Amino acid sequence: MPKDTPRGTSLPDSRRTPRFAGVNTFCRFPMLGDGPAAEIDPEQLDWAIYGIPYDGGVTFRPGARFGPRAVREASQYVKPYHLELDVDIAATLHMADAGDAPVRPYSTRETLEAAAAFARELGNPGRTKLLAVGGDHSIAYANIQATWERRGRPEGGLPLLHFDAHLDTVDTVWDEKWTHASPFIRAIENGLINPKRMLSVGIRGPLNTASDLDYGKAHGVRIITARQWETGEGIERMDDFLAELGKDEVYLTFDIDCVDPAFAPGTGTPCPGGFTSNEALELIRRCAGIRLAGADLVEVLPDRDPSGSTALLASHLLAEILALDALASTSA
Ligand SMILES: [Mn+2]
Repeated sequence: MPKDTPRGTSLPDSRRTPRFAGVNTFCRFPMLGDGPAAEIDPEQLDWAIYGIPYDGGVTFRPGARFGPRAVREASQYVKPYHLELDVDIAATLHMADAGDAPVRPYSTRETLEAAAAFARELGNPGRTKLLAVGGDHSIAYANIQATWERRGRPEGGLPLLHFDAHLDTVDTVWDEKWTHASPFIRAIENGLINPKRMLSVGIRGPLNTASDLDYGKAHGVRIITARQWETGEGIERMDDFLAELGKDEVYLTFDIDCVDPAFAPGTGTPCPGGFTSNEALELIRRCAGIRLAGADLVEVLPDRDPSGSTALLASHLLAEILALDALASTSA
């Protein structure tokens, strides 16, 4: 591969190659690796987008293992130029679909190890950032671990921006420490995430007990509930958090269940209320100016998504997340 590849990813021209033809990749990005569509220089890659088709960590309805396929399919209509941020992600970033991480369907722990080992090697470890598509939220741990290692093992852990209906800091469920209710308590315990630089946005009840809030309170995790967002008191606190980040890289994790099931029914632990599709897009746009270390988007469950609206929203959220990085790289 030539070292002087022009900046950005070249997408198939949709005026020549229809969006509904060919093999699905995330947002029609080229495939990383040895396949017939491989045309990307791994050394130049800015983002590797890959699936982790695993849902053995769920505490309620399974099916998110089919999420990566559904999001790939829905993402064929994602276009690269961002109207509001005035940035073209394909012209700015080298991006590729890196396929799916290996999974061990009967073991969350083994899946996380296998997925992290896969992610650790993708593209150019010193340059390429990782965007994982789940899968249930347990998979975030693997992508966070690989990201933390590849971004130079920042001491004290990465800051975390977390969009979710749920806290995901439960210690154990059914005596199991590795579930989709626990990725952030494990990431904090293992020094991958700094709880004092963690914000969870979109939290809503009911909870199992009031003590579900204790871990976050004791460790300095900030939360903005869906209700606080609705009344407007959350906006200033989110802006404060973003301003505090300064130039430090932050990991972004987006659980699609932070969106109201009226807009995103295809998820395994739905909670009434929450963001509209438009608010979800605006939440990401509000983060313009931050520097990303990596990201994930999780909990899309196609079997409960009869119109495909959940996967469609998820696919556009991927582009919104990448647009943040495109913006940061053009203003660097
Ligand atoms: Mn979650």
